Amino acid sequence: MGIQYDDFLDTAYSPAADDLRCTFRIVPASDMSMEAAAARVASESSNGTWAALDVETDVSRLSAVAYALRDDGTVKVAYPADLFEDGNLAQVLSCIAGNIMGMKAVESIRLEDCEWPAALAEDFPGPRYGSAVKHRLLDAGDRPALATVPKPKVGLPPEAHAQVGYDAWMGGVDLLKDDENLTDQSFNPFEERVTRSFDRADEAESETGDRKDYLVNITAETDEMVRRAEFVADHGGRFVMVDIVTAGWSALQTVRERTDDLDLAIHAHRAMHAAFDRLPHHGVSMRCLAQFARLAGVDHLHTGTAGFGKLANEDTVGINAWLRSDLHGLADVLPVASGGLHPGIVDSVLDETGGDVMIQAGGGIHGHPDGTRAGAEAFRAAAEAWVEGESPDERAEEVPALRVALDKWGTE
Ligand code: CAP
Ligand code: MG
Repeated sequence: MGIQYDDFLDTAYSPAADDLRCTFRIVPASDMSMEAAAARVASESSNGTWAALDVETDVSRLSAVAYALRDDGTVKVAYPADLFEDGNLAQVLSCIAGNIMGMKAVESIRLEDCEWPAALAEDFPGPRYGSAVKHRLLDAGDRPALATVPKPKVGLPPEAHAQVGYDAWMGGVDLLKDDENLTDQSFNPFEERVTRSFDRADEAESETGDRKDYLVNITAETDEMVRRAEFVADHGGRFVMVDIVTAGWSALQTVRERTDDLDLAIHAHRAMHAAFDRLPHHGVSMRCLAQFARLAGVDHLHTGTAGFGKLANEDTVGINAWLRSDLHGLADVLPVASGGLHPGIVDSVLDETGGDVMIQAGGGIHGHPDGTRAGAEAFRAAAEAWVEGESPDERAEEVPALRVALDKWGTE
């Protein structure tokens, strides 16, 4: 039986219910038609290769099929569910976002979107808490959960780090968060930081009566991440942060599985995502990275700031909607808006994202002229004003710290 490129293209194809359907944006190589390039993508990502094959067994039921070629340069590929190993995200990605990213048959190729069938999605755990984390582990109620990351990013010793946390908790944030490049360095050892920070969180909790917690960055080699997660749980923490792209999907899956008994929520930071998703014609979209993260089981995920702030981001609103959409019974994910936020633009971001999110500020809290506690008060006041339908300027009449922040950073 022969297998050749033409076998992987069927423009009239109607996918089976159990097929994984992926949408690719393809620019074919200069000597190649869209049809020929699409067929090669389906072939190389399932069971074909560059040479026509004669095989004795009929393997065609495992072949992917390219269909729905559109004038906008997108094409869909349907993958039969049996191509995939149960619950093995790395294996799935090696198929749908593997060799094809480097094929000479395409000038560029971007994985834009996936539609996950129940047969595949149900093999993954999904989030343990999802957006319910705001009520189950925090006292955020109907307002956005509020988090802060100490600045400078690195350099503070544990005691100073814990003091920043205390000031921010007292000013009104729910969560302290480690920055992505702070793990276990000599100037700020992990265990001392965690111990001191939770001591100060206990103080802030008893003084405010609100639950205060800490998104502890456990990112490291996988066994070490699990050990650090256990340390966090032993010290009363309910959250761990994993930098999911740099640590890797399989490491994330291990953390999800091994932290289940610890009742921990996973906060997903996404450093390095832009290496995949920043180019409009090549790579893997943030929408797809978010899908992988939800399947693997993160509870919160950074999805950008809908155009505000300091970082480029794609389609925050659409990604957030996907994170909340039905996925065969898997829990949803709480989106996190972060990156250059300050009290003056909190209302604009929340107008775009809605209030069922986490918002986070580093410089926009600690850069406040009157310090971290005033910065946190201003941030909290801006978020509460939005929930209550009041403008930042109106709320600033009652909250001097907010007035100072608005005067310093403006409202754009
Ligand atoms: C924010 C931040 C976050 C980014 C990540 C930073 O600090 O701590 O890591 O928000 O980006 O280091 O840049 P600032 P994203 O509030 O001082 O900007 O959420 O887009 O993944
Ligand atoms: Mg950071």
